Amino acid sequence: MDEPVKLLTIGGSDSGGAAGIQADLKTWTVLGGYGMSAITAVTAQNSLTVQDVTWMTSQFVQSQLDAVLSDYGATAVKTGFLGRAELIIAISALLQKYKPAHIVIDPVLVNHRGQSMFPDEVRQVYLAYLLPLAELITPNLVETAVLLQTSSIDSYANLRHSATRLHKLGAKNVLIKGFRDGDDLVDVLFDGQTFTDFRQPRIDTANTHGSGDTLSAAICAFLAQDFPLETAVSRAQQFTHRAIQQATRWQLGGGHGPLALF
Ligand code: PXL
Repeated sequence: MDEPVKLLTIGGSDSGGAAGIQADLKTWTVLGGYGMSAITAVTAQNSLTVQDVTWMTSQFVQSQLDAVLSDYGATAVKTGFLGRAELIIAISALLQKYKPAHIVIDPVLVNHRGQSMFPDEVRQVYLAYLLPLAELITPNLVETAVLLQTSSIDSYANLRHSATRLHKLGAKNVLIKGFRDGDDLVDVLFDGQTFTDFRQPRIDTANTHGSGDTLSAAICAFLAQDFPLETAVSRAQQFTHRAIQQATRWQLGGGHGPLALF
């Protein structure tokens, strides 16, 4: 058997198994990668709500990162639920120490109702410490507005302008997700010069819990497998779309259910 690519997720645990590191690790297993995790927080959560959160100390997050990166190493790293300034600063230092070939930043900043979850300090350290390290940042529309402190993104022109601003702030590539265009959802990639649209028909389902995590984890896996960025995004979008499609009839919990990662 060929050796798998080595992938590391830095993010939160979702006890419900839909989002966070659980979504990342399932995605990577399906895509043939070897998944590792450094946990920033443990959430008590189900399809309806996040009931409780316990944060790891930055010392302990550093220990996890040092343990895996000093031995296994990772070709690609994805960050998700960070949410504490001191954690972000510690993670940034270790990414600079170990220099993985690919860094994908999924800036988990809002809950599924679109409300900002963290204090403004977190936004500031994201911009100062993580964006400059990112090969790719993958905010949705609301996260983009939070990062840039703008009102909601209501036009395609506004989205493009926001992508250029995030690029200027240091992210090499920017993928803004989830623009609604008629019956389609469009994700827009900006590489500093060119905009590329990735379009899929919108699926009418409540089972999308963890879809953002799955998309960014899949991009991370395809980058580690040496696909060019555009191909990685396109394949990841198709993978995520199929995972949503396959779960449309599921009723695993009473609320927003997971994707079918098979
Ligand atoms: O889907 C974003 C996300 C990431 N990480 C954790 C989460 C969520 C959303 O529920 O709980 C731990």
